[in-house]
Amino acid sequence: MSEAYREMWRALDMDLEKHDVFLGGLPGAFSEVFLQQENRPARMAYFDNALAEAHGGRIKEILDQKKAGRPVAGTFCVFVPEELIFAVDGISIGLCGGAQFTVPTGEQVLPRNLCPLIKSLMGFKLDRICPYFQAVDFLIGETTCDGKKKTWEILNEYVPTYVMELPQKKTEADLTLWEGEINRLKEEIERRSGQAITAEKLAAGIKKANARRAALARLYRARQADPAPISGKDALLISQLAFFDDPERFTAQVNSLCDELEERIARGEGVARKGAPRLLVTGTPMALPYWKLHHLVETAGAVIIAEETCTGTRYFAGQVAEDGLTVEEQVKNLARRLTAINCACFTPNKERVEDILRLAREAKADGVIYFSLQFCQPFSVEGRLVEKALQEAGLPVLRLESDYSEEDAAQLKTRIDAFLEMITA
Ligand code: BJ8
Repeated sequence: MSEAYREMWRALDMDLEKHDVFLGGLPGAFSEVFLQQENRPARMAYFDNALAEAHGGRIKEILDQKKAGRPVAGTFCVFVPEELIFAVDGISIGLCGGAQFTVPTGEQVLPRNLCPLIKSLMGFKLDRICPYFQAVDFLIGETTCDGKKKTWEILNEYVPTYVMELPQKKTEADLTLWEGEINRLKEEIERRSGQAITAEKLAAGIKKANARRAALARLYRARQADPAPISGKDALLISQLAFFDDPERFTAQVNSLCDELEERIARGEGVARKGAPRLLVTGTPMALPYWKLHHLVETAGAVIIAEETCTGTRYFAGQVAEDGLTVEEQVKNLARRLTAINCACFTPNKERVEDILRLAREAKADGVIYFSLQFCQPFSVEGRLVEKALQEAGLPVLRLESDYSEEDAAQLKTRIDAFLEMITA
């Protein structure tokens, strides 16, 4: 794709040399992780192509839409109500970083002992190798973990970064605060887009986001079958692409894939053998192109059947009620999503433990992997409570911490193999 798009990347002020090196490594990794899987659903072809065109066709599409007046916003958290961006016919892109390639550059302005997701996203901006970062009009950050909320101050030197104050508790007072924050974001988006957000436009935005969440929930349900009709790796790739693709087209493609998966279930056809160890993964999000854990687990013979992460169930948790008739009512409905997403940034967060137990039951998990990115304090600290609850429920649990490098792959593999041996014994 490179040659056809070089002009476009140059116009976006990208570092073409570095970008070549970055893209150069991806096809090999993608082929090894995804294309060599056996018996993949045929309709994964759309998502394979979406990834292949992530820096090409999709960017061209966004730039054409931007020229036609559509605003482009970058986000970093599933709490940011994309419905408001959709309401002004805007484009919303999730920009969390999942690549080791950009971590060293991120470390030039951020402490080394910070989570790789943050260092990677910062590196993508500083390295100028992410066309999405180059194309956005503004960013919407949020006060979740300390690392993220202080990073927005630095990022703001490069791209205008608006910050939402996300409460850290879920009381009525917190819901009121969040409602106010959503109203303030609404004003910001209206100011930037030059459009008023009416009840009609916001209703359409809510519908669009709800439809995408419903399609991902349907995919999650299909994964509960034994044998699993789709691998965890493919499901993860789909979740990661949800942050970049056109939402309506993406939703239609996920539903079409689900049709195929439901037919496979009816025929008893799967990607792994019936009875293969089934694992639930819970913890920090896995931003594109982070596939390490899933690849290690599934090449070891297990299948990942759900992720309680923000690139998993937390992404589609909490449908927004569509019964709001005024903008005020709709904003209240948007604010209520706060109670449905159980990020470790909240205290207390016992609903997350309940969610994990419920998901493990629903998906008939044989075990759980609790995964934290290195230096992620909220998820690392919360791991102890989750581990204890899982043990009390009689569910085997393996706690893993890692970064984006491949250095610990052999060590992780040994621990995963031993865990699977224990489960199957
Ligand atoms: S709702 S998980 S998307 S904040 S991994 S940057 S927490 S140090 S990403 Fe998240 Fe919203 Fe929560 Fe989800 Fe910090 Fe941890 Fe890094 Fe994290």
